[in-house]
Amino acid sequence: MTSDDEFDVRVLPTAEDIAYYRENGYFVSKKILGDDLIAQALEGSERLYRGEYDERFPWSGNRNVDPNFGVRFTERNRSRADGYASFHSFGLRALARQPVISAIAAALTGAAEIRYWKDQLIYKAPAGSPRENEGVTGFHQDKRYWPTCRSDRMITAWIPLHDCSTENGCLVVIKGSHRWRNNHALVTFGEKNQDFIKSKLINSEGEKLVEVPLALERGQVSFHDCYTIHGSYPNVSGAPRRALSVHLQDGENRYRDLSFLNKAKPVYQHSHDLICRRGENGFPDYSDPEIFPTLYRRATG
Ligand SMILES: O=C(O)CCC(=O)C(=O)O
Ligand SMILES: [Fe+2]
Repeated sequence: MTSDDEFDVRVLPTAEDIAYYRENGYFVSKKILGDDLIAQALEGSERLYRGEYDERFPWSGNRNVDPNFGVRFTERNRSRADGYASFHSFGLRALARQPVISAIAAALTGAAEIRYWKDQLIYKAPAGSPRENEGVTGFHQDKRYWPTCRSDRMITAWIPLHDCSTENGCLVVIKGSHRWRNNHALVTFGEKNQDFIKSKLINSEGEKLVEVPLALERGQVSFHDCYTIHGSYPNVSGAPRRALSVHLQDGENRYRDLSFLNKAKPVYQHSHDLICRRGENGFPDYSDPEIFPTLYRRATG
């Protein structure tokens, strides 16, 4: 276990693990992250919640890009998801960019290169009066939020900042759902009614919905395919549940121009499209090293 560039290659997924991921759409790692690294990330998150930033990135304060920037978090009974957290906190950045995480992502997806795509710092407040469904994450597919990404091999690393179980609302994946590609409505992170999503919105292509709660100990990381349907239930533990969700793209991912869908205004624009550099074709460049650093490259020769 380590918190720097070196890691024990025995933590990398085996051929069986990779086959499992490809079949089921998720993978749970061994303990791969050290306690100090996670403690520093937790401390970094507390600082952000107080409105204290280790670093501003050039677009901090642009409400279209980073609406939560500098907004102090005073209501501990409210849940919150903060984008660009790893740009603002050194502790969270170290966690998001851990080489062992991107090496595992590369092995699972088979990608020769892994680039950072985005991250989200998630605070799930304890459920209770007045909101029994406080902090529920509606079942969704991450890829539905990124239609301008051409790649179908994107992957999310979900990093808990402490032990997680069903009691505090751990992540729940639906086994094999990455193969169900006709789920265009699943931009439902914010939907609190899981039964509605499951009965009315998910097209399981005739297969049974098998929910798998991913109980993790601190130091473990779970990985899910960008099409795997996942979400989480209320946190009834009495203490907040915290996690950093790191979304990764493979080196082949490119911008997809969707403007033909509506000539009058952009049909869809990711906040990244406002800040990353443009390629020669004038479109957002998803390999801009300032926003999308390369975290893993397969050794050649
Ligand atoms: O932590 C959660 O409840 C949701 C996380 C999530 O949607 C993700 O990691 O992609
Ligand atoms: Fe997600």
